[in-house]
Amino acid sequence: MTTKRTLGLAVAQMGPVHLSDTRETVVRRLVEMMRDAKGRGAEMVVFPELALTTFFPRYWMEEAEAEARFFEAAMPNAQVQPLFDEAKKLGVGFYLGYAERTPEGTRYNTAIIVDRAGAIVGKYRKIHLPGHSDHKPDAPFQHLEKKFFEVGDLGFRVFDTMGTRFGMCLCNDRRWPETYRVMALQSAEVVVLGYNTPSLNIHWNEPVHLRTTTHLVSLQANAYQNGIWVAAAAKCGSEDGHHMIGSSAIVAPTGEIVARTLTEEDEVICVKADMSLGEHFRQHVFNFAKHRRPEHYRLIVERTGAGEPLV
Ligand code: CDV
Repeated sequence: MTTKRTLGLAVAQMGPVHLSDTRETVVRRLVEMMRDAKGRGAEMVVFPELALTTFFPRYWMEEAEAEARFFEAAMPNAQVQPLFDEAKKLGVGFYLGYAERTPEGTRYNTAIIVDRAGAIVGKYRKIHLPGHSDHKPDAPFQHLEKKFFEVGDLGFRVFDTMGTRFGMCLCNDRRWPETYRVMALQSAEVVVLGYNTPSLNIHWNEPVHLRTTTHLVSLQANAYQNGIWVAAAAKCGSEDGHHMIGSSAIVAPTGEIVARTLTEEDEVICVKADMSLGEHFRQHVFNFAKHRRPEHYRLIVERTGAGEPLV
């Protein structure tokens, strides 16, 4: 028998942030959604990737210009402080994605977890950076994450806070099984993530509906195969004419979607997530200690020369 252990888990999806929108306006929207989430029983609110600005890697520009316009040199800073203050006032934790510039001048696509007292208790820097670093003048837009960000140097860690073991990742990471497995091996109970997924694929003529299908399949399969909750927040809709998918979702360890957004605007979804639900899977079908066979995965890889074993 497992004892029920619930967490009020909310996803705060954002509609578009345009180039002309200020950080102050964006933070006001985030604060508004945090209040809405609290009213619905949330203890933890998940905001999107690069939540404070438009998805700027779609624009070709010099690194110095991007840094000046879109990166945060400190977190919190004066413009974002109201969100930290509200979290403390309401007693709600949150996950937030933003563009980080370190004091040494390195740029990362970063996410933090802030606890109910308004303190940063976890940090992640995006590892799977999609896109390219060169200018593609013939493409309808750019995807310059490889130009503007370094590969994250913090690994996939798990943070024990608010009575829960949180893992976190960002956008493209959600499509990779290793992301979740590395955190599940550290006994993560919930993986929180934000994303900006353009509806159009600039590399091939991918049917638009597949962008949503592959997004949801990734969340659902990895939730089930690791016995974890997954909470994913989109920034979506049309940012200055560039459309991104919505379908923010909260997925249970059964692989089932228990909440999903209906709009492509600011919208909060919230569930009372039983953290013990995953234990059924982790104690039986996905009991890693009992049933995983890493030595055999390694043998196959070595014999076929298919590459390095990953986990
Ligand atoms: N921001 C992202 O990482 N977006 C990717 C796109 C480029 C496919 C994603 O996986 O959603």
